[in-house]
Amino acid sequence: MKTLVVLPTFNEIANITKMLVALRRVIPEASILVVDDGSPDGTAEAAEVAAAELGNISVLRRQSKSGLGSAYRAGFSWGLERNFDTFVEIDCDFSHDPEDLPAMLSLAGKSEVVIGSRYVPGGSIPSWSRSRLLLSRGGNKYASAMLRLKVLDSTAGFRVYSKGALEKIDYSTVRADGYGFQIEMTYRARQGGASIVEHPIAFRDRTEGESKMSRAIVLEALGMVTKWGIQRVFSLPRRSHKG
Ligand SMILES: Nc1nc2c(ncn2[C@@H]2O[C@H](COP(=O)(O)OP(=O)(O)O)[C@@H](O)[C@H]2O)c(=O)[nH]1
Ligand SMILES: [Mg+2]
Repeated sequence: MKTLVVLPTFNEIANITKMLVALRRVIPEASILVVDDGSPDGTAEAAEVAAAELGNISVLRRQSKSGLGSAYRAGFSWGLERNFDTFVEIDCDFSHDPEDLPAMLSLAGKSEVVIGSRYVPGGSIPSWSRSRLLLSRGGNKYASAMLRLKVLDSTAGFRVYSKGALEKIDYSTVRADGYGFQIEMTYRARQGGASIVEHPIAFRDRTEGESKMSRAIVLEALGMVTKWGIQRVFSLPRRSHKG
């Protein structure tokens, strides 16, 4: 397995060095690509310093903030051009614990998509309020029902994809951002027949830096799920006609 961790960053100066050190310690054989969108706080520069010290880390510096989905698409393309066959998605804020990665990478040998899931038995979000949990769980249930995802945590951003899964997904044409990006990737993986497994994780709120997710990103995801769900329902008879 030739593994690339794709680490998108925007203003993660308080986390970037710690995260790179943690990733190197937990999965020493993996290469890391930081995809930074011109963070004004010096995240890319700090990543370059850590890269010189730790080795096997590259920094893709983009000019302006273009969204999480765009950062992952650029990272996947970068890795496929360099013959990586396994791709990790992880936030830079320690919401996703790098310590979960050895288990997730071992599952990646058997399954084309591994999702670090808060909603399978054993998964948890210790610090969320009831209302926030209800919103996230409700959103996930809605997406799963509308799109027949058979995935309990389709908005999760902690994942491992095989090269084959990215090909089936045709990731470069995925357009959504944020949560919508994760749902669209899951939907396409299902439609493409990729195998998907959920691995329980404990999701922790970030303690340093600020979240970049916005109400607009939540609404984008909601609108897309509704649109695709309706399209899916109406295209069912056509598909069954073809046989
Ligand atoms: N390159 C890049 N990274 C981003 C962008 N938006 C968010 N990120 C990074 O993507 C990860 C997830 O974003 P975060 O703000 O933690 O979202 P949340 O976990 O939903 O609150 C973090 O590592 C962010 O620094 C963006 O526009 N470009
Ligand atoms: Mg986060």
